[in-house]
Amino acid sequence: MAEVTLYHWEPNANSGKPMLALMEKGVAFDSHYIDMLNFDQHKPEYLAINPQGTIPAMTHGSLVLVESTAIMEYVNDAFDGPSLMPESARDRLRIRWWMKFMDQWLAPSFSMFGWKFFVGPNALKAHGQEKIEEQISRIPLPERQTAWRKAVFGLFSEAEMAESGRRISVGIRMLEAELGKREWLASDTYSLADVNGFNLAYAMPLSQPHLANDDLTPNIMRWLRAIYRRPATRECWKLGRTPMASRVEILEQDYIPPRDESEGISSGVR
Ligand SMILES: N[C@@H](CCC(=O)N[C@@H](CS)C(=O)NCC(=O)O)C(=O)O
Repeated sequence: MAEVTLYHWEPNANSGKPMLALMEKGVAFDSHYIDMLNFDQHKPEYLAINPQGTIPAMTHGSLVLVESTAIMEYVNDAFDGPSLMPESARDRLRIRWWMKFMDQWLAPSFSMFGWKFFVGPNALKAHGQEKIEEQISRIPLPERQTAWRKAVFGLFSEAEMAESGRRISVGIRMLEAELGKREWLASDTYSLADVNGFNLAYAMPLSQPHLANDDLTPNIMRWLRAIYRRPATRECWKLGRTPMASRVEILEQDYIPPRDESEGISSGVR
Protein backbone atom coordinates (compact mmCIF):
# COMPACT_ATOMS: atom_id res chain seq x y z
CA MET A 1 0.00 0.00 0.00
CA ALA A 2 1.38 3.40 -0.97
CA GLU A 3 1.74 6.18 1.59
CA VAL A 4 -0.45 8.39 -0.61
CA THR A 5 -4.04 7.71 -1.68
CA LEU A 6 -5.75 9.95 -4.20
CA TYR A 7 -9.52 9.98 -4.45
CA HIS A 8 -10.33 11.27 -7.90
CA TRP A 9 -12.76 11.22 -10.82
CA GLU A 10 -11.61 11.69 -14.42
CA PRO A 11 -8.29 13.34 -15.27
CA ASN A 12 -9.95 16.68 -15.83
CA ALA A 13 -10.39 19.86 -13.83
CA ASN A 14 -10.22 19.37 -10.78
CA SER A 15 -9.17 15.75 -10.21
CA GLY A 16 -6.59 15.84 -12.99
CA LYS A 17 -4.49 18.47 -11.23
CA PRO A 18 -3.19 16.34 -8.33
CA MET A 19 -3.21 13.21 -10.53
CA LEU A 20 -0.87 14.78 -13.07
CA ALA A 21 1.29 16.50 -10.43
CA LEU A 22 1.85 13.17 -8.64
CA MET A 23 2.72 11.48 -11.91
CA GLU A 24 5.12 14.25 -12.96
CA LYS A 25 6.89 13.98 -9.60
CA GLY A 26 7.01 10.17 -9.86
CA VAL A 27 5.18 9.72 -6.53
CA ALA A 28 3.60 6.27 -6.11
CA PHE A 29 -0.02 6.53 -5.03
CA ASP A 30 -3.10 4.36 -4.64
CA SER A 31 -5.66 5.56 -7.13
CA HIS A 32 -9.19 5.44 -5.78
CA TYR A 33 -11.65 6.21 -8.58
CA ILE A 34 -14.76 8.02 -7.35
CA ASP A 35 -17.52 7.58 -9.89
CA MET A 36 -19.05 11.05 -9.77
CA LEU A 37 -21.96 10.11 -12.04
CA ASN A 38 -22.80 7.31 -9.62
CA PHE A 39 -22.67 9.77 -6.67
CA ASP A 40 -19.80 7.88 -4.99
CA GLN A 41 -18.67 11.25 -3.60
CA HIS A 42 -21.73 11.40 -1.33
CA LYS A 43 -21.43 7.88 0.08
CA PRO A 44 -20.54 7.55 3.77
CA GLU A 45 -17.14 5.94 3.04
CA TYR A 46 -16.06 9.02 1.11
CA LEU A 47 -17.76 11.58 3.36
CA ALA A 48 -15.64 10.12 6.17
CA ILE A 49 -12.61 11.41 4.24
CA ASN A 50 -14.06 14.64 2.84
CA PRO A 51 -17.31 15.65 4.58
CA GLN A 52 -17.97 18.25 1.86
CA GLY A 53 -18.46 15.45 -0.67
CA THR A 54 -16.26 17.00 -3.36
CA ILE A 55 -13.43 15.49 -5.33
CA PRO A 56 -10.46 15.31 -5.34
CA ALA A 57 -9.09 14.49 -1.90
CA MET A 58 -5.73 13.03 -0.97
CA THR A 59 -4.37 11.32 2.11
CA HIS A 60 -0.67 11.28 2.97
CA GLY A 61 -0.21 9.19 6.09
CA SER A 62 -2.62 10.72 8.60
CA LEU A 63 -2.94 14.01 6.69
CA VAL A 64 -6.13 14.61 4.68
CA LEU A 65 -5.90 17.20 1.91
CA VAL A 66 -8.63 18.84 -0.15
CA GLU A 67 -8.64 21.63 -2.80
CA SER A 68 -6.96 20.55 -6.00
CA THR A 69 -4.52 23.45 -6.46
CA ALA A 70 -3.44 23.40 -2.81
CA ILE A 71 -2.91 19.63 -3.10
CA MET A 72 -0.67 20.16 -6.13
CA GLU A 73 1.45 22.67 -4.24
CA TYR A 74 1.76 20.25 -1.35
CA VAL A 75 2.74 17.42 -3.69
CA ASN A 76 5.42 19.61 -5.23
CA ASP A 77 6.81 20.64 -1.82
CA ALA A 78 6.55 17.36 0.05
CA PHE A 79 8.08 14.92 -2.42
CA ASP A 80 11.29 14.47 -4.37
CA GLY A 81 11.22 14.54 -8.13
CA PRO A 82 11.39 17.35 -10.66
CA SER A 83 10.29 20.70 -9.25
CA LEU A 84 7.10 22.10 -10.71
CA MET A 85 7.78 25.54 -9.17
CA PRO A 86 10.83 27.49 -10.36
CA GLU A 87 13.09 29.38 -7.94
CA SER A 88 12.45 32.88 -9.25
CA ALA A 89 9.95 34.92 -7.23
CA ARG A 90 8.70 36.56 -10.42
CA ASP A 91 7.97 33.19 -12.06
CA ARG A 92 6.26 31.92 -8.92
CA LEU A 93 4.09 35.02 -8.87
CA ARG A 94 3.11 34.49 -12.51
CA ILE A 95 2.32 30.81 -11.86
CA ARG A 96 0.13 31.67 -8.89
CA TRP A 97 -1.59 34.47 -10.81
CA TRP A 98 -2.55 32.10 -13.63
CA MET A 99 -3.69 29.38 -11.25
CA LYS A 100 -5.90 31.82 -9.37
CA PHE A 101 -7.31 33.22 -12.63
CA MET A 102 -8.05 29.75 -13.98
CA ASP A 103 -9.51 28.33 -10.76
CA GLN A 104 -11.66 31.30 -9.88
CA TRP A 105 -12.68 32.87 -13.17
CA LEU A 106 -12.18 30.52 -16.10
CA ALA A 107 -12.72 26.99 -14.77
CA PRO A 108 -16.30 27.57 -13.54
CA SER A 109 -17.23 28.59 -17.09
CA PHE A 110 -15.70 25.49 -18.67
CA SER A 111 -17.35 23.48 -15.94
CA MET A 112 -20.80 24.91 -16.76
CA PHE A 113 -20.50 23.55 -20.29
CA GLY A 114 -19.24 20.18 -19.07
CA TRP A 115 -22.06 19.86 -16.55
CA LYS A 116 -24.77 21.01 -18.94
CA PHE A 117 -23.77 18.79 -21.84
CA PHE A 118 -22.15 15.76 -20.18
CA VAL A 119 -22.58 15.35 -16.42
CA GLY A 120 -26.27 16.32 -16.16
CA PRO A 121 -27.66 14.36 -19.13
CA ASN A 122 -25.56 11.26 -18.38
CA ALA A 123 -26.49 11.15 -14.70
CA LEU A 124 -30.17 11.60 -15.55
CA LYS A 125 -30.01 8.80 -18.11
CA ALA A 126 -28.30 6.48 -15.63
CA HIS A 127 -30.56 7.10 -12.63
CA GLY A 128 -33.90 8.53 -13.76
CA GLN A 129 -35.61 11.61 -12.37
CA GLU A 130 -36.92 10.24 -9.08
CA LYS A 131 -33.70 8.63 -7.91
CA ILE A 132 -31.68 11.63 -8.92
CA GLU A 133 -33.86 14.01 -6.87
CA GLU A 134 -33.22 11.81 -3.86
CA GLN A 135 -29.45 11.75 -4.53
CA ILE A 136 -29.33 15.52 -4.91
CA SER A 137 -31.16 16.10 -1.64
CA ARG A 138 -28.36 14.22 0.16
CA ILE A 139 -25.54 16.45 -1.16
CA PRO A 140 -23.84 18.23 1.77
CA LEU A 141 -22.99 21.57 0.09
CA PRO A 142 -26.00 23.69 -0.96
CA GLU A 143 -24.05 25.16 -3.89
CA ARG A 144 -23.33 21.67 -5.23
CA GLN A 145 -27.03 20.83 -4.92
CA THR A 146 -27.80 23.88 -7.07
CA ALA A 147 -25.19 22.91 -9.66
CA TRP A 148 -26.59 19.38 -9.90
CA ARG A 149 -30.20 20.57 -10.26
CA LYS A 150 -29.26 23.02 -12.99
CA ALA A 151 -27.23 20.43 -14.87
CA VAL A 152 -29.71 17.57 -14.60
CA PHE A 153 -32.85 19.56 -15.32
CA GLY A 154 -31.37 21.91 -17.93
CA LEU A 155 -31.75 25.02 -15.75
CA PHE A 156 -28.62 26.99 -16.63
CA SER A 157 -30.06 30.25 -17.97
CA GLU A 158 -29.23 31.68 -21.38
CA ALA A 159 -27.53 34.62 -19.66
CA GLU A 160 -25.35 32.30 -17.56
CA MET A 161 -24.35 30.26 -20.59
CA ALA A 162 -23.62 33.42 -22.59
CA GLU A 163 -21.40 34.78 -19.81
CA SER A 164 -19.52 31.49 -19.59
CA GLY A 165 -19.09 31.51 -23.37
CA ARG A 166 -17.71 35.04 -23.15
CA ARG A 167 -15.25 34.08 -20.42
CA ILE A 168 -14.06 31.06 -22.36
CA SER A 169 -13.46 33.20 -25.41
CA VAL A 170 -11.56 35.86 -23.40
CA GLY A 171 -9.59 33.15 -21.57
CA ILE A 172 -8.54 31.51 -24.83
CA ARG A 173 -7.30 34.85 -26.18
CA MET A 174 -5.31 35.47 -23.00
CA LEU A 175 -3.76 31.99 -23.06
CA GLU A 176 -2.80 32.38 -26.71
CA ALA A 177 -1.10 35.74 -26.06
CA GLU A 178 0.77 34.46 -23.00
CA LEU A 179 1.99 31.32 -24.76
CA GLY A 180 3.37 33.54 -27.51
CA LYS A 181 5.84 34.92 -24.93
CA ARG A 182 7.46 31.68 -23.76
CA GLU A 183 7.41 27.90 -24.17
CA TRP A 184 5.33 27.20 -21.07
CA LEU A 185 2.44 29.18 -19.65
CA ALA A 186 4.05 31.04 -16.77
CA SER A 187 7.78 30.24 -16.67
CA ASP A 188 10.57 28.85 -18.85
CA THR A 189 10.22 25.44 -17.22
CA TYR A 190 7.17 23.17 -17.03
CA SER A 191 5.22 24.16 -13.91
CA LEU A 192 2.06 23.74 -11.88
CA ALA A 193 0.45 26.42 -14.07
CA ASP A 194 0.85 24.10 -17.08
CA VAL A 195 -0.57 21.15 -15.15
CA ASN A 196 -3.51 23.30 -14.08
CA GLY A 197 -4.04 24.78 -17.53
CA PHE A 198 -3.85 21.50 -19.41
CA ASN A 199 -6.56 19.97 -17.26
CA LEU A 200 -8.80 22.84 -18.14
CA ALA A 201 -7.89 23.26 -21.79
CA TYR A 202 -6.97 19.86 -23.26
CA ALA A 203 -10.32 19.38 -24.98
CA MET A 204 -10.74 22.93 -26.22
CA PRO A 205 -10.00 22.09 -29.88
CA LEU A 206 -12.90 19.64 -29.65
CA SER A 207 -15.33 21.60 -27.49
CA GLN A 208 -14.57 25.08 -28.89
CA PRO A 209 -13.27 24.33 -32.41
CA HIS A 210 -14.25 27.79 -33.63
CA LEU A 211 -12.05 29.40 -30.94
CA ALA A 212 -9.12 26.98 -30.49
CA ASN A 213 -7.52 25.51 -33.60
CA ASP A 214 -4.19 25.52 -35.45
CA ASP A 215 -4.95 28.61 -37.52
CA LEU A 216 -6.34 30.84 -34.78
CA THR A 217 -4.40 29.67 -31.72
CA PRO A 218 -1.10 28.06 -32.85
CA ASN A 219 0.60 28.74 -29.50
CA ILE A 220 -2.12 27.00 -27.52
CA MET A 221 -2.02 24.02 -29.90
CA ARG A 222 1.79 23.72 -29.64
CA TRP A 223 1.54 23.86 -25.83
CA LEU A 224 -1.29 21.32 -25.57
CA ARG A 225 0.51 18.84 -27.85
CA ALA A 226 3.78 19.24 -25.92
CA ILE A 227 2.02 18.42 -22.64
CA TYR A 228 0.13 15.54 -24.23
CA ARG A 229 3.44 13.99 -25.34
CA ARG A 230 4.82 13.88 -21.77
CA PRO A 231 4.94 10.33 -20.36
CA ALA A 232 3.21 11.47 -17.14
CA THR A 233 0.28 12.85 -19.14
CA ARG A 234 -0.10 9.56 -21.05
CA GLU A 235 -0.10 7.58 -17.79
CA CYS A 236 -2.52 9.98 -16.16
CA TRP A 237 -5.11 9.89 -18.93
CA LYS A 238 -5.07 6.07 -18.87
CA LEU A 239 -6.89 6.36 -15.54
CA GLY A 240 -9.90 7.94 -17.23
CA ARG A 241 -12.96 5.77 -17.70
CA THR A 242 -15.50 7.92 -19.54
CA PRO A 243 -15.63 9.62 -22.97
CA MET A 244 -14.70 12.80 -21.09
CA ALA A 245 -11.07 11.66 -20.81
CA SER A 246 -10.78 10.17 -24.30
CA ARG A 247 -11.28 13.68 -25.71
CA VAL A 248 -7.53 14.10 -25.14
CA GLU A 249 -6.90 11.99 -28.27
CA ILE A 250 -7.81 15.00 -30.42
CA LEU A 251 -4.24 16.14 -29.68
CA GLU A 252 -2.87 13.28 -31.79
CA GLN A 253 -4.03 15.14 -34.88
CA ASP A 254 -1.24 17.23 -36.45
CA TYR A 255 -3.59 19.88 -37.76
CA ILE A 256 -6.95 20.97 -36.41
CA PRO A 257 -8.74 23.33 -38.77
CA PRO A 258 -11.08 26.11 -37.72
CA ARG A 259 -14.73 25.15 -37.65
CA ASP A 260 -17.98 26.96 -37.84
CA GLU A 261 -19.29 28.42 -34.59
CA SER A 262 -22.38 26.23 -34.74
CA GLU A 263 -20.13 23.18 -34.32
CA GLY A 264 -18.63 24.54 -31.12
CA ILE A 265 -20.13 25.21 -27.67
CA SER A 266 -20.57 21.79 -26.19
CA SER A 267 -18.69 19.60 -23.76
CA GLY A 268 -16.89 18.16 -26.77
CA VAL A 269 -17.99 14.67 -25.77
CA ARG A 270 -19.36 12.94 -28.81
N1 LIG B 1 -12.35 23.86 -5.37
C1 LIG B 1 -12.44 22.43 -5.31
C2 LIG B 1 -13.63 22.01 -6.15
C3 LIG B 1 -13.95 20.57 -6.02
C4 LIG B 1 -15.22 20.25 -6.77
O1 LIG B 1 -16.24 20.95 -6.67
N2 LIG B 1 -15.19 19.15 -7.50
C5 LIG B 1 -16.35 18.71 -8.23
C6 LIG B 1 -15.92 17.87 -9.42
S1 LIG B 1 -15.04 18.81 -10.61
C7 LIG B 1 -17.14 17.78 -7.35
O2 LIG B 1 -16.59 17.21 -6.43
N3 LIG B 1 -18.40 17.59 -7.62
C8 LIG B 1 -19.14 16.60 -6.93
C9 LIG B 1 -20.55 16.99 -6.73
O3 LIG B 1 -20.89 18.14 -7.01
O4 LIG B 1 -21.33 16.14 -6.30
C10 LIG B 1 -11.15 21.82 -5.83
O5 LIG B 1 -10.52 22.42 -6.71
O6 LIG B 1 -10.76 20.74 -5.36
